[in-house]
Amino acid sequence: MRNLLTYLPPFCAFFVFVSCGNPTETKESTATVQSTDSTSKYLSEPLITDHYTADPSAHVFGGKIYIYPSHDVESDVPEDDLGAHFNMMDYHVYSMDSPDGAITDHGKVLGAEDIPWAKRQLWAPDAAEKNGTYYLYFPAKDENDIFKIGVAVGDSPIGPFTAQPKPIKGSYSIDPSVFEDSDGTYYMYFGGIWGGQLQKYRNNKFEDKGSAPTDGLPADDQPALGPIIAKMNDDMLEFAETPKEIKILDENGKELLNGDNDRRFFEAAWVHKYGGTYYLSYSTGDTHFIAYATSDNPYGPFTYKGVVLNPVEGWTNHHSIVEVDGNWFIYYHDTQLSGKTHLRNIKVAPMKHFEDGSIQTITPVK
Ligand code: FUB
Repeated sequence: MRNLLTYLPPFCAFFVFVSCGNPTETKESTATVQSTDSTSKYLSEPLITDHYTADPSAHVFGGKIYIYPSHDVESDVPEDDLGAHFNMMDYHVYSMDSPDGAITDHGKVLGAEDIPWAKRQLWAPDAAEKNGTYYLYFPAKDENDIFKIGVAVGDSPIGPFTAQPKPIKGSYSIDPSVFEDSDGTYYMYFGGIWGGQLQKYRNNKFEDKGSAPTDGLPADDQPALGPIIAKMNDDMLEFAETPKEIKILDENGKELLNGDNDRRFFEAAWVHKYGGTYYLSYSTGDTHFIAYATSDNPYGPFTYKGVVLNPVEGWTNHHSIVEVDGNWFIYYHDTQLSGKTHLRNIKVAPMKHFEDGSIQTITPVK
């Protein structure tokens, strides 16, 4: 594996965000990005330093990069294995003209109080654009503490967004990401185990098997649960089909097993297309890798290929992959600023595809 440094010179890889606006204000504020001390042990520096951000979903809309992250907050909810301490209540949107440029905080664009069905825990969102309308997709717990996925609509990538009165019919679990295929079809990928509740479902039906994070998971020698895919309706507000589970296979064509914690799916599914191949990347959760698998079909099956991003500081690892002017970047997070697992900060680093279709493994701490 070539070292990441071989790719860095054309890209000013190390950034630091100097200041930005009060997160409670909705007015825009722009920060300056500066090169940082080369003795830093981190591959990249936090993009936002005056509040906590995580799970960054980055897209290029109209030639500009927009980032849709979670907004982490301090909470009096005790930490547990179901992620109760990830008690987020709103979303901000950010933009950058380039990955090494200034970042603008466009302020709060949606809060739990604006979502009729959502009670708490606004986790990792994503956004999509279609025909000049923008859709913000987000998971939240309803009044029964069940995660559903909602959508809010806006005329601009920076909102404001108006939430639909109900969650997307047939949606469940967490971490929606919406991929636009080359033919203009949009697909949502979603799901996450443990606190993300995916293990409570089989064939889209809720079957609660207990409250421990692993209750409902297959036995270790059985196929692992995969992320879920559904084609989006023309209106982008509902699924156009019954959601289906995606299979992830090993090098011998066998499904990855539940006990294969280093490689099996946990949460944070993201799909990008490169050279006609679909790349599904995802977090392995308790082993903290961002892994990737490839397919010639958006529905899979996908074949496991390796690791995009080695573990970051902090328990969670969650990313997005975006092409900007012909170069590829990974947005991710760690806990550099706080040292606390639920108070994260987003970052960006270059990412490289090799000619054989593999992706260079990035190590976020030197
Ligand atoms: O931010 C809350 C949850 O943590 C996300 O939904 C997961 O992917 C993990 O990053």
